[in-house]
Amino acid sequence: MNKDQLLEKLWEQYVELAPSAKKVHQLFLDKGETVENDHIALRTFNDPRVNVDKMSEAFLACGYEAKGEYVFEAKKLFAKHYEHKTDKNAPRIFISELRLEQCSEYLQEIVDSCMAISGVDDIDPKELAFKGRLWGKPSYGVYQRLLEESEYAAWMYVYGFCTNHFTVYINPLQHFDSVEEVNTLLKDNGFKMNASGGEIKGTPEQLLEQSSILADKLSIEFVEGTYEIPACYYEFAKRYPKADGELFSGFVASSADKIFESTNVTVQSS
Ligand code: OOG
Ligand code: NI
Repeated sequence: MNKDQLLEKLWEQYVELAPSAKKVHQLFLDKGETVENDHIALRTFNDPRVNVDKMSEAFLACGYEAKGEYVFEAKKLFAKHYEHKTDKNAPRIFISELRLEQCSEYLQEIVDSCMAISGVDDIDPKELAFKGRLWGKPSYGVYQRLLEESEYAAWMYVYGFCTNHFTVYINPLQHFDSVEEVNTLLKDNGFKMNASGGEIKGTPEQLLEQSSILADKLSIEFVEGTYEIPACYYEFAKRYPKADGELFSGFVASSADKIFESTNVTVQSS
């Protein structure tokens, strides 16, 4: 699979988990825009069989290289971002992992049992992002208990290995100059914004401004019955030039910390 095929396949899978993203994407097309992606983001556990390095293999194989590293102490997360070596318009890839050894014994046991039945040893790591939940029907009781400790863990338990979000790159848009203008379009069309830490995360001084809509809720079949669970969301990003004139290409941890909350069960919205 080349890079474009990989990204296209990830997009096809992602819009099933984020129907709003497809609608917003179409909204931009209707306005005459061509939509470029600033980055796409994936989540995983730091189990060596599925960690960030394993998840990155699909991208390394089609021309990406590792760039920045980020730590989120309170959420017990670590992340790396990747950029394409030659295609400067290719989206960045942001992959995060939950640091299991920092989590409760209960959480570690649940993840261990999921991993044990995942059949991951027989999966090519390059295929992992397409596999989704590899541990059968989830338990709502377990989900709720994980939620108390880590929204991220609870989300992984339900959705497994997939793309968490794509991100519209605002800079090349013809009719929108700011995150604020994009947010207005989204709200005017009935989409709910993640307002945790403010609707716009980051500042021009930090060289990156971001916003996101709340994750779509999907009906998930649990052992105990069907419940609506936040799935995937769409993000919007505007980049600013550094002192050398080049656009800032990294991520801002304090902003990312709030962007993660777009999949929270309860999150401030606007
Ligand atoms: C990733 C959240 C961080 C960004 O652009 O800062 C992020 C996630 O929700 O998995 O995507
Ligand atoms: Ni993002």
